[in-house]
Amino acid sequence: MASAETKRGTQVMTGADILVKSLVDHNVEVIFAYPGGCSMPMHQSLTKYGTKIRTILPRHEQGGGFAAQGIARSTGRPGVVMATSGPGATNLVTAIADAKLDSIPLIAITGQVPTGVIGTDAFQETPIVEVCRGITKHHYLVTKVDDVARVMKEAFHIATTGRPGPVLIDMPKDVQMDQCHVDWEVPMNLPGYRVKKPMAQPEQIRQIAAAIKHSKRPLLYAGGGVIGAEGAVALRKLIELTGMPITMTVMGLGLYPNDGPLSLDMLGMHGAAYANYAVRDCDLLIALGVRFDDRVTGKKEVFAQNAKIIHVDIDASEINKNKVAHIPVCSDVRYALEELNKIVEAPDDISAWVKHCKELKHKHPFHYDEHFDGILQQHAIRELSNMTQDRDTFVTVGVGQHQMWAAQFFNFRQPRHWLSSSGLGTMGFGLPSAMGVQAANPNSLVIDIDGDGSFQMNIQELATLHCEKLPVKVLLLNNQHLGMVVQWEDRFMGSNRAHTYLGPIDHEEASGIGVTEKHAIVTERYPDFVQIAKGYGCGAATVSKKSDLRAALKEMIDYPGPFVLDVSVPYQEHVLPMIPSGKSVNEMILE
Ligand SMILES: Cc1ncc(C[n+]2csc(CCOP(=O)(O)OP(=O)(O)O)c2C)c(N)n1
Repeated sequence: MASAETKRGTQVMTGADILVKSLVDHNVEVIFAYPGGCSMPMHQSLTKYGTKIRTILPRHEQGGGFAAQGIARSTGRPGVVMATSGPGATNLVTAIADAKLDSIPLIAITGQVPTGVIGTDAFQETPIVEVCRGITKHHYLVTKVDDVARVMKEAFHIATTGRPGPVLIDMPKDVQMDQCHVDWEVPMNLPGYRVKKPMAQPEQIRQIAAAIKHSKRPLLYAGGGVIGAEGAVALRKLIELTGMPITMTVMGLGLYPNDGPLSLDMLGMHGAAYANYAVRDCDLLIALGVRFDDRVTGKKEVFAQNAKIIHVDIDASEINKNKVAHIPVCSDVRYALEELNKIVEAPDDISAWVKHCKELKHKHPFHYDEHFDGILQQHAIRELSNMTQDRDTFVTVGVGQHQMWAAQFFNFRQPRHWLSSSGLGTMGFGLPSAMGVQAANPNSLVIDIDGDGSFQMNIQELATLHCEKLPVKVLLLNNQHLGMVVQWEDRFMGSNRAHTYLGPIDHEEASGIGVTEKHAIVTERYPDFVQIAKGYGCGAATVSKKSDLRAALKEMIDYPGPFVLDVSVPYQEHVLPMIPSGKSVNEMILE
């Protein structure tokens, strides 16, 4: 295939071929890659391996980066994206930063100008390793073709072990074209990276079991780290053995079914009131694969102030970072859970506590005005959830109100089926990540629940969906505004609208205070998403009447290709409950 025979009969390959063959050997089935002058040799190699790797051309490198994340988040295997040097590489930056904050295994490969001109401001030169230094788990500028095989091995190892994360490989064009004798057995050279997985000590496991046994009001607080460790089964077993209630972070949704008997759903700023009250009231908080993010804790000193805290995380730097743990355990979470399940006993009597949690849930459920005349975002999401429960359904989201409502009102039952840009909060994540999910899960229903602001940040990927026959559905909750920012304007800035309306501006009116009123009566909708979607070759429809919603959802779900359902929703609705930034559960806004 890509090899040539030398006089000595050993295998000689180009750097580009070594890189692509390494992808094949690492079982990469799909790569999202956008070509350019400095990455063309790698694209030529991709064509040679076309039967083994499906190369998908996104319509923007950021879309490719999020699509690769869609593969990683939905399968647990690393996602791979490729871009050319300069602008291609910088277009990947947001997706790399996003993967870093959510601990997603991503391999980002960039073309670079030839080694001889690096540092000369050559055409399309960007020092992308320098740009990305703080947002990667590791990064390489490969300067010799002999290094390619080793770098590829190390990159996959680093991206997928310990706390997963993005690895950048910057490949100068001459390194792609140079040839060398390949040593596929080359050892890794990572003196600063501990290969051994951290494991909880038996004594630590005994301490956790004892704390559970003696607690009166224990609460599990589980996050993305449990999903990363493939620990959902062990976590559910622990719940079965102990009867402890559980709350999840936005990254942890799906670990335990939302409709399970001990679920307290999501906690945090827009989490369930009952979850936040349970954190307030518990005497033991068992934090698993979480990082006490400020959107979860609000005012840190007050968070779980009545509880003893157990914190299990694979990353030692997370322990005691935001909140001091009484029992700190640096460990692979799944290992710790499996060891714990061997000895754990149910607490002596937590029936009163479980009853208390259930009463809180009963008293403060997620709710909305079910009698509202038009379609409310929460209603559309709940209907969609009800209509898709019998199918293997994946949900991705943009960032904003729709994201939080999806987290609140969709019933998640399995890990890796809910994809949200959580740490970085990147608008534009929903559509391309859905594209990656669909490529990796061709027989599943994949739905991007999006806002009109977020959707327009990577709307060009509708073209990729059509051309690559990826039948992603988009439930577009179109409120004509940047809804979440509008909500903050309403809550904290006297409803003064500051560039949060997405329709055409009448500048004369906009300069006066009448602008708020003007938005309220907008009847002409902009842009025409149906026409745009159809222009890209996708199916599309609008719906504005509540009585038409179910039929419209059914049309979307049943459509054989990609489809955009543009749903008219009001912009005045607020996501509640809400614990304002830096405030505590005592200041939670309920109504
Ligand atoms: C790339 C990016 N730019 C800006 C923001 C700030 N931001 C957070 S939510 C939001 C509004 C999102 O609007 P939309 O996607 O329409 O969703 P909605 O809140 O209306 O549901 C903005 C601008 C962001 N999170 N990401």
